[in-house]
Amino acid sequence: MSKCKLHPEYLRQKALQEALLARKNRKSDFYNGIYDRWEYPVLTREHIPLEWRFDLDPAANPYFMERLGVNAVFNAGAIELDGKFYLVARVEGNDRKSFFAVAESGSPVDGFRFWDKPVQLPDTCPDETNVYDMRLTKHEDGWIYGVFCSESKDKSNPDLSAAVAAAGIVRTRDLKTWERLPNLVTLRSPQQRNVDLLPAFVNGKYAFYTRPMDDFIDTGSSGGIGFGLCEDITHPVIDEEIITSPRRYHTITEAKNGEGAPPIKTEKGWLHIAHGVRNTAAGLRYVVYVFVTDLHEPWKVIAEPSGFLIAPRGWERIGDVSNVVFTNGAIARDNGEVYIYYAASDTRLHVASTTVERLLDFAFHTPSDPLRSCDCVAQRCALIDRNSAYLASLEK
Ligand code: M1P
Repeated sequence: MSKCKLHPEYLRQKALQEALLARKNRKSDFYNGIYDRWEYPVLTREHIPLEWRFDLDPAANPYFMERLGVNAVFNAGAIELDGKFYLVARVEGNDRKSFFAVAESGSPVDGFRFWDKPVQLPDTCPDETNVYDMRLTKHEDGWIYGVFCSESKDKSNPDLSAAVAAAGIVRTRDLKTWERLPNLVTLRSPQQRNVDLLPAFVNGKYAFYTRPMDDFIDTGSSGGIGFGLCEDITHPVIDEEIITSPRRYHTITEAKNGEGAPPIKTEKGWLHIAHGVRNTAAGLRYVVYVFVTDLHEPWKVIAEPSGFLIAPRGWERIGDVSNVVFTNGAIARDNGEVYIYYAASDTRLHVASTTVERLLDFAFHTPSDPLRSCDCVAQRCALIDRNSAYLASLEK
């Protein structure tokens, strides 16, 4: 390849991108004892290959203009396969359409490089306008499933913005060849988003965490994160959903909540890393929270520590949809390490690292939300009293 046939700006941008991709990540100064936040995002729009954005032929693109810009790279499904780390990111073009793209690294915290091309999903839904937020589940049936939001225009509603959200399902063995299955049908809920597939069968059936919604944005009468069983994943129908992690007044889940990364199996139960939303004068605020469900009856919550696990901080607060942290992917390694990939403000993807042991300690030993200020003060005073007694005991 003759370098002089390439635009000088291409060579400059390529060198800048290589430096970005080679940059080592490091733990930030943030401390809470529960997880570490890493300083640099693992994926941003700047990670997108130049070949996806620019026409490299100077005859066709003398100004070396971005022809197909990328606006944001965020909410990613995550999986470890044969010691390599993969993120199936939501990539949003300047045209507001999202698609999926696989990025790979030998490290869970840096060095992610996109494969040569984005994922080309089988085009089986002619009305589907947008796809996003894929959750990856390594299921005990041997497949890797991707469950994502499939969005279409609501043709029954004259409002131009009216849309319908459904759970799309694909499966793969290698993240390269994807088989599209029919969208999930939930007989009692008109819309679905933030749907996760549990990695294990429950009573011989596929088990989904759902998020029943009356409307595209508002969950309406929905009580929170649901759970339902489906007999046949190739014709996925759930007739009954029961609410697992309910929304509650004046908590981090008051406006809505939704399942995040597929649940992690631990000796104490299924560990869920979900999101909760509340409304503020500045708009919706999204945080990430934790709960644990019973191993054998995974619709039953057995621990739900009060408050959030991750809330937007510093520059995480700023982006296209500000004041949002959102996760749909985490990797739990055989050695107990957990990497939580969380997006900031629908703009870029960050990572936090912890262990199953720490998350379980957090889940089971953080007091639950007493739901009233007065009781919260009592809870805090009890902690202060215990500490005073402990400190006094050291002086004896
Ligand atoms: O903009 C914040 C998030 O909004 C949606 O989440 P939910 O369905 O809970 O409102 C999703 O579209 C998500 O992609 C987005 O990050």
